[in-house]
Amino acid sequence: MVEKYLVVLVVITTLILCNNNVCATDVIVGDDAAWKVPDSPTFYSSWASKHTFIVGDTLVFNFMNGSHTVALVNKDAYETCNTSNVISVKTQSPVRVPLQKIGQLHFMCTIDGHCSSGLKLAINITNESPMSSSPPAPSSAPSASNHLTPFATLIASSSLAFFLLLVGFYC
Ligand SMILES: [Cu+2]
Repeated sequence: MVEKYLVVLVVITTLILCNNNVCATDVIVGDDAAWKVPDSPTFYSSWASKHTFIVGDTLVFNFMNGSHTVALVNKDAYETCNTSNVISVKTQSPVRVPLQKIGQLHFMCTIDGHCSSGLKLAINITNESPMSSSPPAPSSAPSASNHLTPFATLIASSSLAFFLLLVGFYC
């Protein structure tokens, strides 16, 4: 009985913490490939399609300083690789971009020829759990709980073992 109560308490506490983005994750752009001219021009679009970008996460671009840049651009500039119309450019790796709201973001390298070779990234930021495939609904309901359930379960199960030990000790 006591254990059940404690588990519920731990789960609730974890979910509250996670709602405040304590559990937000860093998403490394390109994973091991990082941010460089890819072998395939579609590399970053296929990378993006395999990842979920959630409000509160942080996008991290790792690259060799001087070899590449990370420019935030609009959709048109992204599609045409127009380097003369950028919103902002960062030149020092790592570039960290907090994902603050639902929507699309477009990035590209401003070094000549790199964008047209595929060094550009478009992402779709949602408020959804990775398990859900439906598009985001504009809702104020907290949805971080689904996102973090496995984590909460892990905490709860390890905490249960700990509390059982404690209960055993005091009894
Ligand atoms: Cu580049």
